[in-house]
Formats: sequence, C-alpha cells, structure tokens
Amino acid sequence: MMQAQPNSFPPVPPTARIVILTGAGISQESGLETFRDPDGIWAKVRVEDVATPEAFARDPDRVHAFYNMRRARHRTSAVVPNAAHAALARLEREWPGDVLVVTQNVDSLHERAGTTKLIHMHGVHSQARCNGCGHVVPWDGDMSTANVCGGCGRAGGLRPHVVWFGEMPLEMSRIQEALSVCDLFISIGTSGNVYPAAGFVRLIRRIGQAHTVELNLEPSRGANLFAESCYGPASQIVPAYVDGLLNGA
Ligand code: BJW
Repeated sequence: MMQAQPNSFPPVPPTARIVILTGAGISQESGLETFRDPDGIWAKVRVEDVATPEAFARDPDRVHAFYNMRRARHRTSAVVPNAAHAALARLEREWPGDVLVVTQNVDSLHERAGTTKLIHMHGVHSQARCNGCGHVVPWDGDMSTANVCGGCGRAGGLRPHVVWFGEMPLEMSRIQEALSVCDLFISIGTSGNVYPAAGFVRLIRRIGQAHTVELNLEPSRGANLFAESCYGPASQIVPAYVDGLLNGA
C-alpha cells in the first residue's frame, strides 16, 4: 500500500482555500455501498435500468423501488458518519481559510457530521423533484407514481432529486469558481470514472494553481494527475491528513 509522504511537500499556508471532492468511498465504512467496487451497486443493477431519465420514463416503478430501497438503508441507525466525515467537519471548523466540500454522494453523512459549506453536485436522497414543474420538496419515506406534486398538483411526475447520467450536475458554476481560485484540492473516495467530477483535477492543472491530493483506498483512474496521494481506508487516512494540515505539516 502506498503511503503519503507528508514531508515531501511544503506546508499548506493557513490562509489556503481548500476544495474537497468526495465520492462513495468516504461513506463505505458508514455501511453504504460504493458503485464500482466488485460488490458495488453497478455489479447488481444496470445503470441503464435505474439511473437515467430514459429509465424513469420507461419504468418509473422500477426506478422508485431502487431509490426507495437505498433511501430506507440511509435511514437505518446503522448508517452514521465515520471518522473521515468527522475530520472534514473539524477541518471546516478549525481551518482559518475557506473550506468547501463538493460531494457526489446523495447521502447526508457530511451534514450529519457537522459540515455546513457543502455542495451536493449529484443531488440528495432526502428531496423529491417534480418532472413537470421542477418543484423541490423534502422527502423522507418511499416515493411512487401515486404521489402528487405540491407545486402543480399533478401525480406521477415526482422523482428523486438526484442527477442521473445525461443530466447536468447541480451548482456547476459555483463549483468551477471555487476550483479556479482554490489553493488545495483534495479528492477522497472517488474512482474518477464519472464526469464532470473526474475532470476537476485536470481543470485545476489547466486553469488553477492548487496543490492536488488524492486520498483513496486505491489509485483512481486519474491518480497520475495528482501531485500527492495516500491510499488506505478513508476513516484512517482522512483524519491523519487533516491532523497534518491543522498541525502545519
Ligand atoms: C474507498 C473505500 C474506503 C472504497 N475508503 N476509499 C464519455 C466520456 C466522458 C464523459 C461522458 C462520456 N459519455 C457520457 C459522459 C458523461 C457522463 C459520464 O461521466 N459518463 C462516464 C461513465 C463515462 N456524465 C454525466 O452524464 C453527468 N452529467 C454531465 O456530464 O452533464 C454534462 C456536463 C458536462 C460538463 C460540465 C457540466 C455538465 C452526470 C453524472 C451523474 C452520475 N450519477 C450517479 C448516480 C447519482 C444518484 C445515485 O446515487 O443513485 O452518481 S452514478 C454514480 O457515480 C453516482 C456517483 O456520485 C458517481 C461517482 O461514483 P464514485 O463516488 O466515484 O463511486 P465509485 O464506486 O465509482 O468509486 C468509489 C471509490 O472509493 C473507489 O475508487 C474505491 O476504491 C474507493 N473506496 N472503499 C476510501 N473505505
């Protein structure tokens, strides 16, 4: 297993603006499945059947069943933030400069750990959106085609407020602005397969000046694009990396 070499890089100044991208790997030790690991979600169900607008148009009951199952899992008492989520919340609290977490995850583990400066670029399990009028509402339980939209009063159009393949991720201009001015970019628990998130490190190399770090279980697809890397379980390597930052390593 490769290890970080904290002394090989100059210390990050305390005024540095930090952007952190997270993916399914940070929530794996909280009891949530990743997508592309051998036992991940896409090993059990086809993307084309559940995670595209076409799938929802063709078979909304199937798509609802898939998300109802995952939403229910998120609600169980077994799924709680782990030490990696807690470390990022601590970094936001204690770092003198700006810290923004951009997550691809639709779970709520970052906010439950205490992170407040957070963008859910692929949406959230805890909201529904009307395909007809765009109205977004909080959503806790199961969703079905029988549900009526509180905005336009029509039934059948409510869908999970998540971003499927072929759809535009949320808050992209805010994310691109933060990436273009940040001094440190940390990518955690993402395989680097899905764009535009997978392209952030390349974007920074092109237009930004940030130091780039990958913290993951194993090298991602874009691992060679990062200046620094550390591999291991997020619950171990993220708190260690945050400790290093806060102690001026
Ligand atoms: C651990 C660990 C532990 C495990 N500790 N680590 C051809 C070329 C390029 C792009 C395209 C193309 N054809 C189509 C596209 C675009 C497409 C795309 O990227 N396709 C690729 C598959 C090729 N993208 C889109 O359509 C996106 N929209 C878009 O591009 O709009 C146009 C646009 C362009 C430019 C700017 C703006 C807009 C939308 C993508 C939507 C993705 N949606 C999903 C589902 C969300 C809802 C839900 O949850 O159901 O998002 S798919 C799924 O993948 C989910 C995730 O957020 C996303 C990323 O997955 P992630 O997080 O990386 O998970 P894994 O499983 O892949 O990786 C986990 C990692 O953790 C692994 O590395 C493990 O080793 C590690 N790990 N345990 C630390 N304990």
